[in-house]
Parts: sequence; C-alpha cells; structure tokens
Amino acid sequence: MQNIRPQFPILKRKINGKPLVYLDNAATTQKPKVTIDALTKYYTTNNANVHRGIHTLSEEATTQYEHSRKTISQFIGAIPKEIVFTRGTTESINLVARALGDAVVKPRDEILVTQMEHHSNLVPWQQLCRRTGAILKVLPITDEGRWDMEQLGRFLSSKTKIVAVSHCSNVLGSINPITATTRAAHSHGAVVVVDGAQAVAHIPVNVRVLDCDFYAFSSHKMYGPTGVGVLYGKQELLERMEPVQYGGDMVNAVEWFSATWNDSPWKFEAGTQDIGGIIAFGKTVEWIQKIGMDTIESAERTLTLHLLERLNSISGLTLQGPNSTINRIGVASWSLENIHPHDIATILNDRGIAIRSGHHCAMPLMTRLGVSATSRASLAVYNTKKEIDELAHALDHALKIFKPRVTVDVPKRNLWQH
Ligand code: 7TS
Repeated sequence: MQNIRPQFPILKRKINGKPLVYLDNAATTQKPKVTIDALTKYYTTNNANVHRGIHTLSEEATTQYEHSRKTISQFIGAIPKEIVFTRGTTESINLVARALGDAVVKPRDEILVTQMEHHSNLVPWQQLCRRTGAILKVLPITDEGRWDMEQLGRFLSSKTKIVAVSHCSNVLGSINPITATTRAAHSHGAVVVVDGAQAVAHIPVNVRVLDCDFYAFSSHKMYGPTGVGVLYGKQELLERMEPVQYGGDMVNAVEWFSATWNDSPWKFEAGTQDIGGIIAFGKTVEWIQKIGMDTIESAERTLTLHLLERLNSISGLTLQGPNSTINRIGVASWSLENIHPHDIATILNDRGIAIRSGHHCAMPLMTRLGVSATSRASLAVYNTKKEIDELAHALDHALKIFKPRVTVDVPKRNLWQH
C-alpha cells in the first residue's frame, strides 16, 4: 500500500547489513509514527493519573483515556461501557474465566474450545475446569485447517456453559465462522468468548454482527503499544460479573470490613492502568480507521495470495492450513523438507528476514498437525510483494544449503573397521 511504509520508522533498519523484511506480525506488529508520537506527546505534555485529580493535567489525561475507550468501542461496533482495558488478550481471557467462569460453571458442566487454540485460550479454561470440576471438550479441525462444523452440533448441549474460540488462527491463518457458532451456542444457552488477537488488525470486526458475548484482543498486534489489551463484554454480562482484582479506582465506597464496586467497566480496572499506552492505542485505532479496514483487508488479501503462490512454488514445502485466500488472513506456516524451523529462521535472519519458528504457543495444535514446530510468516499492511519474493528466494537458498543437489557416493562399509 502506498505511503504506508514511510510511516513506520523501524522499517528503515538494516539487519545483518540487509534491509529489514519484517514478517513476524502475528507476534507483534511494528508501530507507525502516529503511535510513537502519541506516546511521546502524552509523557511530554499530559502525564497524570486518571479519575483522581481535580488539576488540569489529570482532567486532560482522563478525557483522553475515556476518549480512547469511545474510539475503540466504535471501531468494533460496541458502546464505551462494554470496553474493559486490560494488559492484552491473555489477561482479557483470564478475566472472563475467573469473573464469569467461577460464578456460573458447576461440576460436570462443559467448556468447548477447538484444536487450533493458542495457549492463552486453552490453559485458562483447563484451569477453570480444574477449579470447578467441569469438563473440557475440544472441537476437531479438518485436514484443511478449518473447524469441523459438522461435528459442532454433537459437541454442544445444555451442559455447555462456555464456548471459547479464536476468530483467526495464529498458525493456520483460518478465519473461523463465529456468527454461525454463536447462534448454535446460544441456542444451548452457552456464553461465547472470542479470542480476536489475530483478527482485529486484518478484517473488519463488529461484535454486534458476531453476537459474541466477549471479544478479547491486544493493541500490540494492531500497530498499537504493548501492554494494552481490550475485553469487550455485553453490558448486561459485565454488570452481573464480580471484579477479579481489587484496589484503587475500582471501588465506590470502602469501609474497614467491606467495600462496594464502581460501575462497569471501571470495576474491572483496578490500580493505575497503562494510561499513555491506552491513549496512544486510541490514536492508533483512529489511524487505522482513516485507512479503512476494508482497504487493509483487500491489500492484505492481494499479499496473501502472492505469499501462498510463492510458498506453493517451493519444492519440498508443506503448507499447513487452507491453501486459498478464502476466509484466510496472511499467516502461513510450513515445513520444508526435514529442515528444522529454527535453522530456517536463522538462515532467513542472516538475510534480514524476520519470521517465527516453533510451536507458536499452540502445542496441542502441533500434535494434531503431526509436527513439533513450523516456520511461520505473517503479514501486515506495510509488507510488499517484493519482500515475499525475498522470503521465497531465501527459502530456496536454505534448501540448497541443507539439501546439496550433488550427491556424493559414500562407500557402504563400516568406517569403524579402519
Ligand atoms: N490468542 C492468539 C490467537 C494469539 O495469536 C496470541 C498471541 C494471543 C492470544 C496472546 O496475545 P497476548 O497479546 O496476550 O500475548 N500470539 C502470538 C504469536 O502467534 N506469536 O507470538 C505471540
């Protein structure tokens, strides 16, 4: 996309003498100048604590902090009271597991996840099951890397209390059918929690259309600062839930032996939040809105098509996940011959190319795929076709290093005899 790259100062960097090719956006995206400037401006001119002071700085900081909440709520089709600020997707999901899970889940109830969940949307539910005696159910995926929707009906019943699923896979790139799943889950009275960490930066998200009950995401995966996340929750659910952290700002009145809570969402925001980060995140979302999510989605789809074409052209490469751009974001994982993904990442890094290798915090999914690790490239709006071509050339280079074309005749004798 034109005019985007110059807005990201880090993209001018060289790594090992080569221009940086950053293809690890599913881990975290780089930050535009708008975001960096917003952080600097906050600490240079506004820094103060929020919801506390009468003084001008505190009033300004509070106004900007609450303005961020408004911007973010509009971005996903919610209202400000439905936006809880957290440290990230992980904290958002843990908050629901504690505040809602512990209150409603009883022994032998069921929680449904899928085979493609990130550890952040699996371990909190395992722990909830341990605390309550509930049973964890895992919806299988197909060999193409999609949820097996034919089986969904068999996994849902009146025992299902929570359905916790990812909107997009951080390994396979699949965009999952949330609206249909929400409809099915609600017909059994289950609450739907969506891990949107890999979705919000890449596809338009409207929580009213999805009709999910909770939606969790992280600022740092959508060009914003680290340390800031969001939990969207339907207003009536957030109001019914008890806080899970206690302290300043989340209370209404405190006596020696009791306390009452502030209204939602503030009752979930105990202590001083990352005020500067939240304000800068709001500015980042305004920047995204100016570009437009539809524009971002279609630019990334063009790049994803190119990425898939280039990866498919490499002999010995096995792509995991859907092999088309339909219902798919620009995250691609692969195995290359029997070369270890860490070796591939090292060779690529020598050429300035940043990808991720490993289990991507989805170890059970690796088991399902029959691998211990994969290499993964993940795109953002500032990537180019040329960068994808460089990735493909570097993979060809890795193949040459690890699989010499000239085979040497090794005498079939026991070397130890000499
Ligand atoms: N859910 C999904 C689907 C994710 O991809 C991640 C992070 C998280 C939750 C956790 O987000 P956090 O901001 O709370 O850490 N995924 C990755 C990744 O794929 N590589 O590094 C982090």
